[in-house]
Amino acid sequence: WAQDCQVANIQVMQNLDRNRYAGTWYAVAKKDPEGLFLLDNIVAELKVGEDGKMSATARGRVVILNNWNMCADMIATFEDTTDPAKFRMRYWGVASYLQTGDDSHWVIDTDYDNYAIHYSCRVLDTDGTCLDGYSFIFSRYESGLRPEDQAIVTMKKREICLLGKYRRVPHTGFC
Ligand code: ODT
Repeated sequence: WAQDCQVANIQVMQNLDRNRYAGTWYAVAKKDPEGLFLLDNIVAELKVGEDGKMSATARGRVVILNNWNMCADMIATFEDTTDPAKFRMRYWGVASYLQTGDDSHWVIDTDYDNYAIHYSCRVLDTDGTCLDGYSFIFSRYESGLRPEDQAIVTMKKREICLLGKYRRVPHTGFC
């Protein structure tokens, strides 16, 4: 038995309902990419426009210029793909010195009301596994996940080959 860690074989949410996925999500755990950006106090607000397109804002603590703590206000637009749970996310900061980028945004699983598991692989390795990426575990509640959600999340973390790679994301009121 060998685990399939091919990015192309990762199972995402079936029939994602973006209207139910929309709204406020608190990051409760994060697997960091290289050149980590958002540290903690991360809150995302997803919207669906009248045209059906998804967009978002996010806020979180970042450190710039090596040791300056601030809250980054970020904006993103989502481009649909043929899979309803897989998007391209173009993002930028409200301030020009913040990070910009174009990442994949995959919804691995969500029950819409409590938890959501996000995944983004930035760099594929030659063997088809992910060389550099990041993942957020989101909760509808700042206080975290219920034990019954935690069990599902642990199972999904294992499926996407990231079990043990996450750190907790505290909400201290900094942002
Ligand atoms: O923190 C890192 O190191 C990687 C994350 C960089 C992307 C952050 C950009 C946020 C863009 C605005 C908002 C989007 C909300 C979406 C929800 C989740 C994934 C970031």
